[in-house]
Amino acid sequence: MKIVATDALLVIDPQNDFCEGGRLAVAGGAGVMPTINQLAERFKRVIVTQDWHTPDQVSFASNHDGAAPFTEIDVAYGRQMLWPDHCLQGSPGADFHPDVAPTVRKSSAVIRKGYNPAVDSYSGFFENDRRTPTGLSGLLRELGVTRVVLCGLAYDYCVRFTAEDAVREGFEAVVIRDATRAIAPETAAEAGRRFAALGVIELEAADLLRIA
Ligand code: VGL
Ligand code: ZN
Repeated sequence: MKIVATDALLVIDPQNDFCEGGRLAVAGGAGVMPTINQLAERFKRVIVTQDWHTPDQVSFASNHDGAAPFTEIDVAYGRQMLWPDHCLQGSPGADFHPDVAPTVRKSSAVIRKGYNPAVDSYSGFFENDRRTPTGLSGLLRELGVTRVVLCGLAYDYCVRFTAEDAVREGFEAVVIRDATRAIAPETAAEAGRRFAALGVIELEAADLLRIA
């Protein structure tokens, strides 16, 4: 795949809480940062998303008496997975991982999401009610972007839903498989099936870096 000026690299939630030692650690999370930096060097447009919760976030198990993290509940907009508290606004866990600093420096925008206490937000485009936009779509369109290349954390949640919404918004979407890590194998398999069904392309970083 040749990288062109109408491509944007979307770096999803490369934050301390999703890396080893964080509150919602994804196995191998920190290990993707050097690959992300290599990718970012090749793109004219780099946009980063940042999970950015308040303590009263509806998807925190701690806000539901006796509920355990990694179980689901019904909320106003449908089913919602409960999580350990993570990515609290201004906390060290919400900061970008130090190893991804070159990519964050190069980025032209940081899209924050998940700051509405009543609605979680996995996707960089829409909150989990599937209708409240973050503004990312308009930003990309105004910049003339037609294809987004996705990497970051986690493959089966925020990368998955951002890629799905990208397609829904009319962008081509490519996921760099080895520049992401998943929370769980079952949801990772589900994400892979959704990508195949929607025409989201999955590549390895080497495939992109070799030819680009
Ligand atoms: C994420 C669960 C909760 C992610 C964020 O970045 O994939 N997953 N918040
Ligand atoms: Zn979150």
